[in-house]
Amino acid sequence: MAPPEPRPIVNAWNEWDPLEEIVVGRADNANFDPTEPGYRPVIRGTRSAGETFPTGPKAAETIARANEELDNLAALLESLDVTVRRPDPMDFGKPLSTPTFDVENQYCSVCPRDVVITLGNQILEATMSRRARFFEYLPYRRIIRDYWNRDPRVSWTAAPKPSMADDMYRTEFWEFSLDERFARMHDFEFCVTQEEPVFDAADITRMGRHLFVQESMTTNRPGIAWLRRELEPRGLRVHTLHFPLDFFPSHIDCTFVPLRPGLVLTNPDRPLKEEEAEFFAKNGWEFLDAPEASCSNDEMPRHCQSSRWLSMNVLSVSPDTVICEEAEHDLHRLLERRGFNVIAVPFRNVYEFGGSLHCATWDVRRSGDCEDYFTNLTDIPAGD
Ligand code: DAV
Repeated sequence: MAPPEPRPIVNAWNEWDPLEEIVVGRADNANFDPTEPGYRPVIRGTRSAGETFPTGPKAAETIARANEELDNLAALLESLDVTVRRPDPMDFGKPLSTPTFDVENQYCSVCPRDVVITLGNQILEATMSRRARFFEYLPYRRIIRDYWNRDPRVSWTAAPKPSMADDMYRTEFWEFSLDERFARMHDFEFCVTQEEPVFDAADITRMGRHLFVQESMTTNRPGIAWLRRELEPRGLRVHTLHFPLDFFPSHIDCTFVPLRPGLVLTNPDRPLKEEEAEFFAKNGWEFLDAPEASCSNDEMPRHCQSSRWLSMNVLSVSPDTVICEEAEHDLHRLLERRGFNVIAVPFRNVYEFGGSLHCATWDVRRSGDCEDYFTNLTDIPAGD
């Protein structure tokens, strides 16, 4: 009998199979996120009179502190026999002037998760949703080409780039009061219109044959329709998820984080829409609410635009080992009680660069095949 074919060098079907190869972001040349129609960064906590969100390059010291934690994560993963690759440097201070938009500077390469995703043997580059992140695929292109050259089974797809012109955005979104947001919570209309397909890769979570994509500030309905039309002929199923109480949703990995077959770490502030939750229950999946984060939103780093729920932005290295931020003791205890080994690493200094351990990585290869974990009920009733 012929020996089985080795797996493609790009192979990841879910968020938890044993990890073999990963890309870890880097903070070099990072800039502050500029204000643009799709984004309004704010300073956290107390502000002095007239203080505005900084622009331009981040301080060398801030970058060095983040890089230390990113390098430490890379070294930890290597010690676990995981192959680690790092993005190429890029000058994020460069302003962009394109036929459809201008922006004063770009952002950083700390969060590959937002930009690119592995779906089986396919590398898929997202459209992205913000101007400052339009070219963020570039620091990963050398790595992608290397995989593509080394293995003819690797498929490489870039989603169509949106215009990011003024009329792609609904700027009135930023003016709504919290009461108005509550009243509109089932409209799922955020800062991007429904004209052009738009998605960030981090709005997708993978559970074998079934992918779940949240409608958000960074992913619209045409974006999800594009994913469905692209991926369903390849045998995958694409479902839309909604978290009606998240008024500023962006990226699913602080809200709904699968840990192993049958178990999702969920956000107690952001319950999943009922019919959608039923789909998981009917298929025997359990939701495990994350404990309160170790700090409040106001105690998060001043320039960090993510919520305190970065606490649950964990990276699985296998179905029983999870890397967590070191200060999240309640989460460590909860996961340990559920039979997980927890590896704790410092990562706070990375937060203001857009995310924690899941955001700052892109898993390229995990052992394991495409499984179907949703065999009792295959469609979300009245959903997509
Ligand atoms: O809950 O603030 C942040 C995700 C960043 N990539 C949140 C989501």
